[in-house]
Amino acid sequence: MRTVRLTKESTKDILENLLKRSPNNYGKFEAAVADILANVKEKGDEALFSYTKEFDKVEVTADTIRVTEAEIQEAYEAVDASLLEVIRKALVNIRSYHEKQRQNSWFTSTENGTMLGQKVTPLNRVGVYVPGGKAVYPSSVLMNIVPAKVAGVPHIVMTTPPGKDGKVNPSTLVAAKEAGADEIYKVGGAQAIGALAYGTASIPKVDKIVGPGNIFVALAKKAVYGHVSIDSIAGPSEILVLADETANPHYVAADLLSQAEHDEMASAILITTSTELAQNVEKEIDGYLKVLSRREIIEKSLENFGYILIAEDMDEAIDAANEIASEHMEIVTKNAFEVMMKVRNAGAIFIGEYSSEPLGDYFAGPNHVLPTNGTAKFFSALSVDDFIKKSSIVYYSRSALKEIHKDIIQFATSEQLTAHANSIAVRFEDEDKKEEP
Ligand code: HSO
Ligand code: ZN
Repeated sequence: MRTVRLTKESTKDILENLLKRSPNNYGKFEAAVADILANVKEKGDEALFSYTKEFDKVEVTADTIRVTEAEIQEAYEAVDASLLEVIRKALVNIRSYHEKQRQNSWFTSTENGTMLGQKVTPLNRVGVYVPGGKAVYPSSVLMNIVPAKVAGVPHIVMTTPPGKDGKVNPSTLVAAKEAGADEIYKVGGAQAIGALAYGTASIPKVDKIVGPGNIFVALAKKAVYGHVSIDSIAGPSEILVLADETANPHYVAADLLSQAEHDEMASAILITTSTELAQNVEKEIDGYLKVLSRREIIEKSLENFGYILIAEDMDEAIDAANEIASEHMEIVTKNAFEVMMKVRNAGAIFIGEYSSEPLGDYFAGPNHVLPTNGTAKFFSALSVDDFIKKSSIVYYSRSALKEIHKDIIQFATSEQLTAHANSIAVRFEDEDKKEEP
């Protein structure tokens, strides 16, 4: 963790350093991923089975690739009943938050006989990728499935790599079932993305693929983009705490560490107007490090991407925070709601000392799939919007079209598109001829 006096220069250096974490910098695996995708496209299931054997060391067949009801039941028995209760409580909050995002179709009409509108339709089939291995997060399963479900997506297909025992992690399965996954398949990596994008005999082709994954999964998603839709490519987690002298250093330190523990590439930044707070947070971090189980990961991420930045005043602090555009921002200052109104760029904003970031990771209701790596300047949290599309609706009566038909003919003629002009003109040929002098 470095303590740095905030200046335009230091902000620039920090931004440059943070961008080293961008998934755009992993081009070297592109060829391997392209190879896997081409193979899945050509050979379908056969390629899936052989990659699963090679990478996951598990034999799957057409009969075993899909998770059965019996396997799901077994997972329910393996998961702690009180954890299941918590998952259900979180689901209620996540669902009700996302229900507020639902958009309705709309139509407007005019007296001269026109009707215009926008018809909202959910995507038909969505693929949710869930990583296996060390990052098994049932909370992310909920966050990816619920908005699709609330949007009204009728077919939600999930894929996740099997463990060495050929089984899927039970808490992943339980979360998927609770959130409403319709079909679950035991396949991971770039090959799973290929299967969802192109379809195989066992796995149906989807319209959009969402969900985090390792670099192979991220590159595969990028490669199939356009053929299907994808969510944004998630980078390592980030937290930025904006605090003044009123903040509790004990809490601020704990919150910074909560994201640093995700990954060695995670980033934790404190921007403060108080040098005293800065010193106290640093001391608190040293204290916590002695007792936290993921100490090694935290130490690496703080060393590489951890900062304490001292600002002259709150406006300067906010400017820097807007430049960094963190995935998560906590505001622990006087007049925190006023500060929030000045924040332009952050994936999710947590206000006040009792809104610590993990509240949002698990429970409050907003989505925890958020823009990282400065992309909060132009991207938003995963939401119901990601799972709908809109068709425009146009209706003109004869008299409404007659009123403006000459304008369109003129416009089309100016583009030398005479067939366009004709498509309008044919409808009024007789009257227009009569009108001619
Ligand atoms: N903070 C992570 C999500 C997560 N945290 C899952 C705990 N579990 C996304 O930025
Ligand atoms: Zn987290």
